[in-house]
Amino acid sequence: MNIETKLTSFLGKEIKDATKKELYDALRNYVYEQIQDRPLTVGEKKLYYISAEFLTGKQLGKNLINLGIYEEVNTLLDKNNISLSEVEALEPEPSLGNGGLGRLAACFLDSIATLDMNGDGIGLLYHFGLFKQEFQNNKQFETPDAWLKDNAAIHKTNISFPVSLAGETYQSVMYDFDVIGYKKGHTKLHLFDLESVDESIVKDGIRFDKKDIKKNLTLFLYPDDSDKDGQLLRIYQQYFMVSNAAQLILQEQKQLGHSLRDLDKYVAIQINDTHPSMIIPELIRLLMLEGMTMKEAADIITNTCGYTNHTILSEALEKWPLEYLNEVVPQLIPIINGLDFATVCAYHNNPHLSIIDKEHRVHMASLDIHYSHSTNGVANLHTEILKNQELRSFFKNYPYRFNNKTNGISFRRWLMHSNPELSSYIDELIGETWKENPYELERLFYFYNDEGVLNRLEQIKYNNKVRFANYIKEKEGIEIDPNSIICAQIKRMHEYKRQQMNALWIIYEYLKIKQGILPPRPITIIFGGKAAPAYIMAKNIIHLILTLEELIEKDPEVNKWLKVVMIKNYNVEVAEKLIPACDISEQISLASKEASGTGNMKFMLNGAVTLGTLDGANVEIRDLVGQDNIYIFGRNSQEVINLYNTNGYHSIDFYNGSESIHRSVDFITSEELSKHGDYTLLKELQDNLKNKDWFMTLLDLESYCGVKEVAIYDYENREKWKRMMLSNIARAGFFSSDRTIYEYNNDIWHLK
Ligand code: 26V
Repeated sequence: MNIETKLTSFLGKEIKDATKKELYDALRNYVYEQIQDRPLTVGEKKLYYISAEFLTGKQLGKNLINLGIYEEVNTLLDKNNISLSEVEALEPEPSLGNGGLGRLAACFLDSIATLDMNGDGIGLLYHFGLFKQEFQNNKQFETPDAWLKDNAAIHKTNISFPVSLAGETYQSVMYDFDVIGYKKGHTKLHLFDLESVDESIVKDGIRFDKKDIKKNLTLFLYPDDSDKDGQLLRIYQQYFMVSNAAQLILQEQKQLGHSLRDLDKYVAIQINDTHPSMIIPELIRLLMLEGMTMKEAADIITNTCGYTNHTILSEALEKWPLEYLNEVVPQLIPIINGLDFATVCAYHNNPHLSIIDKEHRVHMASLDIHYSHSTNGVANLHTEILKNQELRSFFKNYPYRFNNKTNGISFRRWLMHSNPELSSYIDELIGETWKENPYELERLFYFYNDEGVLNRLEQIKYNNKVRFANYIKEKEGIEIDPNSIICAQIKRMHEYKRQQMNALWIIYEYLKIKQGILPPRPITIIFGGKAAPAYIMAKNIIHLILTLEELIEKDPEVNKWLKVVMIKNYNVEVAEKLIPACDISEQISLASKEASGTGNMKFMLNGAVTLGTLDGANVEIRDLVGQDNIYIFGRNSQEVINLYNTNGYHSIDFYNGSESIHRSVDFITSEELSKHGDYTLLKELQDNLKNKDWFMTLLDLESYCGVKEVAIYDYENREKWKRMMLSNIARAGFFSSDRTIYEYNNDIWHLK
């Protein structure tokens, strides 16, 4: 039956007479049927990708693309004067992730399915996910995100396991989320939940009783852990996730008739950061219940598991007090103690290698490295820093276990879906093979001197700016000039990512405009990102940006030339609209601190030019496009590491030593700005910049302002800029997550 007939029968009326919501439901049902017709991928060995986050984004559009019917449906609706993207917009976006780590997991599932690999995801079904961000008085407020209401992407199964938490047994429920690949492949994301969770206990923003585990266990992703009850709740969540995962894995293996002694032959488990690390002692415990010794079980689990590290920030490297673990998961304590004892004996009490430290805290990453056969970083530079600095002692012991897997992104979502005009123009120029072999994008270089092609690329960028301007006008009532240069910094708010440095550039530019020194054309600076509810300094940075936004908006002298927009509740949907419209991609973290970044790759693929430090995957972007197609500034990672090691950075010296830095920092508490904001918060931020500045904002500020100015002037050299756009797109093939997953499989999982 063709799509039109099928949709009409779902609707019970003509397409032209249906509302958008009715069409959304009909399309979703249609897609669901098509997905069920596609067999699940099978194979001798199976991967389980365990992660606290899966930031999947909306499904309808992506599924239509992967089923190969997006164009057909688009044309059909178009014929009836209905816009498919407006129908897609009705789908609530799953709020199951926080940032790069969760979005990476979603791209990976897409690639695993597309490469027809036998691999499932396992995580938790958070009812309110990460909070929803709102702004009031130029400050962030958090409210629950009720994304799950009427969400039809998630299907309840009859699979359920008992999980013992603090001595009580809780019965889980497993929900499934279908993941289909491009043209082929079908796998599942399994999300565990508890029936007794009660959304009504959330009051006053996102507050709830942290002790009421029966009712709160899966309410939120990363509930506030600034007190003991919050930390215990994180442990409850993590164990609930891995206990279910372990039981599911062993049950599936038993059903297949495999001996658990052969687990490593049939199963690969990837531990995404340390949130799922308790899967190691849990599986060892379960194998011991099956009659194995601890040594036997530990050897099997070591050969089964791989661990991915996503950060070197110490606050994110989890260390749980043994006493807390003993409260929640007493059944794991003998195993953890046993594993620690074994490493203490084997490594002569070397404190760098111990699992439990002198303060009786369990280092989850240490557990992972000792008891898995692979530890990987997520970009070359990050892996080198792990090997030579952060995890040096481990690397000396297990050199062969360390490897790099540079992150990647799904081109289905981040080009085909987000930028349909560019995507089909590329098809026109070089055919469609790039969709399965992304390195084919290099063939765009044939057109390096083709004026017609370069102009068309410029036109597509402009069209995407108009599209974005319309979107943001409708969503937030904000006007953006599509003829301005659009610079974007979209990512979680964190001091190491240095949104505050961008804000200081805004002040610097504002003061120049006030003096009559104008930029060659108007500039729009767009921010998007949430701050962790308890992270005061990140919230202060949001406050500074929103206050600057208001000041500039209300100043007719400046607002013709400069516009600042902090987008509310930044998520995958916003990213998909903004990235194709961006000219300058701001990747300005302090060198050595951003493990990889994946936004940087999305911008590049969509023809934005990077303005960044030599951090994370920016280094690999530079190597691919060459010095002439990227704007690099600031100290490199070795210089930064040396400064930390020698205590050699004092921000006050930079403040005192430069007139322009001094002026910009002082402006934060000026009367002009304070009129629009909260003096106390601005002062706190200013003091931090002058006296602490742990992530060295002032160190790179002058270099940043200088190079940003070069980029802004280069933009006027349109011939040069268009070629830079083309070079960035053409060299982005390496960053396909299909390449990344291919490498994980070849080096770690060995599925086939
Ligand atoms: C840590 C914490 C710590 C405290 C509160 C909540 C919270 C939530 C998540 C995490 C883990 C952060 C790890 C992470 O997201 N890393 C990012 O991973 C990306 C994918 O590999 C990578 O591109 C980014 O550079 C890296 O920051």
